[in-house]
Amino acid sequence: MSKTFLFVRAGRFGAIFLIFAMLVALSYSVLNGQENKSGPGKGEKGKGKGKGGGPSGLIKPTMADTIQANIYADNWFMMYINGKLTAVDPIDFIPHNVVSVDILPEYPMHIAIMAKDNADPKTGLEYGNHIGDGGFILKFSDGTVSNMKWKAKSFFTGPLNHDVNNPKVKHEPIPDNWFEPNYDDSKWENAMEYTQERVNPKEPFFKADFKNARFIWTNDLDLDNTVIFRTKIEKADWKPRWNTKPNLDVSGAIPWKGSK
Ligand SMILES: [Ca+2]
Ligand SMILES: [Ca+2]
Repeated sequence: MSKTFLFVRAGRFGAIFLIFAMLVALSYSVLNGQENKSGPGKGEKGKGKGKGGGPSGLIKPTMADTIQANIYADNWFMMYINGKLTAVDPIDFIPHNVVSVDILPEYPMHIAIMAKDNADPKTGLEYGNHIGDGGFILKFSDGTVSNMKWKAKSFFTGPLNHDVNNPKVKHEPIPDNWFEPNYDDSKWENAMEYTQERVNPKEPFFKADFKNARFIWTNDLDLDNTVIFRTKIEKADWKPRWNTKPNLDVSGAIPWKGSK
């Protein structure tokens, strides 16, 4: 065989081999592509169906399961529901604002609120020598309203005896677990109701729904400056419509000490 023949034969075999290799590669990639296309689909279907191929049974809460909370505090509040920090008044002092938030309710619902009048911790005064007054009102769209059935206790009172010239105050340590559902408030007094005229709420109050709710505080609207309110809302036959539970850890939102 001449060198030329060998070269041509080698070239022909090479070309045939190359075409064969390309066909193999092409058919592999087509098959692989089909696999890729069908793969995730099958996977998703599998996830959705769960064991046994039936419905997963997961029921998630929707906005229709939520209620709206309207809260107005003179001057500030933080609210725990069932031991969880749920709302904090974003404005410490003034202007007086309404806080409206969506809540996913679960009953029995334990509500615990710390409310503060604007008062210097050392004197109980504001604006130098002025004695300010407090006030708190709440309404949820499930019908929950603040009233004299709530418990209330003061942890900071002053200036004692209205003495603005030589102001003295009384602080009582706030228990670490004041917001927990199982905290024992059985010895606390009931809240006292105040008229709208007495508390004199500012404009935002009138734009929100507080119908049937009452302004509450302790029995001293002027001198009691840090007040904790607690109540328990029961709905006898209530069961959650949903069966999903949170997996996330929100414990970073819990600490309250030093926040005010
Ligand atoms: Ca005060
Ligand atoms: Ca005030």
